[in-house]
Amino acid sequence: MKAPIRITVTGAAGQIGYSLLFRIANGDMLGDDQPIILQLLDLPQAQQVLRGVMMELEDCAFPLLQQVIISDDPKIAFKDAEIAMLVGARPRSKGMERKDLLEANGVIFSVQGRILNEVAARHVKVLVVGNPANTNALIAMKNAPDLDPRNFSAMMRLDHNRAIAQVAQHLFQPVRDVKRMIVWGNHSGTQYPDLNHAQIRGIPVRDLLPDQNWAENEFIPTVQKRGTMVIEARGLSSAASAANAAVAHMHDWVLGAHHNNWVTMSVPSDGSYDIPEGVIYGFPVRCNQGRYQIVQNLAISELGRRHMQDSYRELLEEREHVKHLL
Ligand code: NAX
Repeated sequence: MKAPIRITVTGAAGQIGYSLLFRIANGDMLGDDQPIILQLLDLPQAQQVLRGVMMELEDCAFPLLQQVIISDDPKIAFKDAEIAMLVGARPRSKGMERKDLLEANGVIFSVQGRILNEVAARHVKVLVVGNPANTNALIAMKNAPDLDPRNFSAMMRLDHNRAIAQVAQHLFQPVRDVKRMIVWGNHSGTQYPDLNHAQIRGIPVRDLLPDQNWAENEFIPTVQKRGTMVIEARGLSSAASAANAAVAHMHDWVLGAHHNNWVTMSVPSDGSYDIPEGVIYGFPVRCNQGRYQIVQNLAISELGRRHMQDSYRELLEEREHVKHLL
């Protein structure tokens, strides 16, 4: 039997947490031969709910789940973590400006970055889900100077999955056959869902589209606005689909994405595709043996380049608001 892996989940008493924890404990993320210890963090006022979640986890009698630790102290929750899923964040309240949200969450993620730097395993892999996810990930990364920046990422996998599902439905094709999807940029309305490289059983999706305007007129806005549509319908933001995406993101990063396919991860920019260093940006990546590589040399259309630069500029604006935390 392998040694257990310590997985920290923040915001564990929240709605995404309630879907995520049971999937992780069931082995969906790291495989059915990997024992795990869950280290759950939430605010002091959420500890009672967290105790209830812990009881339910125990009551599932998951064979892989060796221990559950709950705490409101990040130093306890992040201790020796090898995987850290930063879900907890301050929600946007009524009348709150975007920059106030950036500031409130920036403070949370700078503290958590510092504590990860202090107490987590040196090879910890970090996924930020809490919004604004890309900028929060940048803040955490900058506050953890002793950790490898490449071990910090933000979640674009939900956007990636939404894009795949839209194409599969539109063309009446199985989801599993849609490969090489990309969502560039920020996890926000400026993201650029790009089907120009996508294939279905080796055939370019572009060649299968009956109407070439569908991508610009329907596909891109639908994927960009999907989160808002879920909120309008459910009265709550995406939770099970977000948890599913978080599981898939970490699964592929640790264990490798399917052969000959790529996935979207927001990772530190390195100049690829004219996105200079200094932001956390959605790129197509290949994952292998716990490492990712940005897929290179893809042809980008003029329109695509404009979308990509718009999203980059938005990330620069976000960074400007939190520069005192970096
Ligand atoms: P909930 O409000 O249900 O849960 C958030 C939890 O975080 C609460 O239990 C709260 O007490 C806790 N929390 C707040 N500050 C904390 C801190 N400093 N330390 C530890 N815990 C803290 O939100 P939920 O629906 O679970 O969403 C969580 C975050 O995910 C939100 O920021 C949301 O916007 C974001 N999302 C990101 C997505 C993505 O694709 N990147 C998609 C889904 C989701 O919208």
